[in-house]
Amino acid sequence: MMLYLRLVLVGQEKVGKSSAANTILGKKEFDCKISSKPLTLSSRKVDGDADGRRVSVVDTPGLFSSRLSAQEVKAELLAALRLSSPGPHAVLLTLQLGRLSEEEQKGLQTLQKMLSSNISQHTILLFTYGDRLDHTDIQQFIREDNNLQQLVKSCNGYCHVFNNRDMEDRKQVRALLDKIDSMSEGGRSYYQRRSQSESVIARACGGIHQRCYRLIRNFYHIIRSGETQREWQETRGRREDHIQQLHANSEGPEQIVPGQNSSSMEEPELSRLDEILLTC
Ligand SMILES: Nc1nc2c(ncn2[C@@H]2O[C@H](COP(=O)(O)OP(=O)(O)OP(=O)(O)O)[C@@H](O)[C@H]2O)c(=O)[nH]1
Ligand SMILES: [Mg+2]
Repeated sequence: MMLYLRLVLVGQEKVGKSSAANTILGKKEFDCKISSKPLTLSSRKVDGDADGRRVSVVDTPGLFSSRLSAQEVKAELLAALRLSSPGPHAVLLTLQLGRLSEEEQKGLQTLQKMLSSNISQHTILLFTYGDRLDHTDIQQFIREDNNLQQLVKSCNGYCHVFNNRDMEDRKQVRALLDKIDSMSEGGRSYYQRRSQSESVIARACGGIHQRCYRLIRNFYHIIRSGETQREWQETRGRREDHIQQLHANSEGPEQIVPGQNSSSMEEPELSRLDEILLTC
């Protein structure tokens, strides 16, 4: 059964957030007429149908608004989260193709600061002005821009292009929903805002986990190398007997390199330990 998807559009002023929300819904629900002033100043939700799928779409004001203070923008983002609770399943960080200002590059960081750092795991970069792409492939476009590459990487590679001039093109909406389904495991996983203390704990746990991993790995090396030396000493007598026997048979001494026999025993166990520790 396909689950209901809750989406929030965020981004700078005038990048095409409201137009993209209309494209998803297949009708003009949000104001997006040409204007020199920002049009969307508060978060608003519209429920609808996107290519046969039930969705709710929340439009928001620009992240670096020329009309609202940072506090007001944050309040509107929090309102958008409430409107799409539980969720959203996807945050669509909207960018205008061919325009990546410093502020736009910081869009994801701004969201992380205003909300919480785990938002990037639920964010898809949505490029508008797909009509400008002509026949250039979006991946090629991204490859040519290091900042863009970084941004896409921070969103686990999730990005999509919309041509809002062609609202009739439902294939672009279907393809976006497929990506949202993949990211949200068919709507089962969604963004949950972590409080500041939860974010601090999550970061600290990450650090503790890494330190424990290094500590255990070092202990393991010490224990293994200790064992190897002991085993080497214990088997010394047997090796000397063996060499003498070879001499007696006149076949020349076999070359024995210390530690060589232990490496084959050490490596598979070490990689198994890595496997176990990494899944902890
Ligand atoms: N050619 C082209 N124009 C677009 C596209 N998407 C949006 N526009 C135009 O860009 C302008 C801004 O679009 P909006 O959807 O209002 O942008 P917004 O981000 O919601 O703007 P604010 O709410 O004012 O911050 C409008 O004139 C749109 O027609 C697109 O894909 N192609
Ligand atoms: Mg708008």
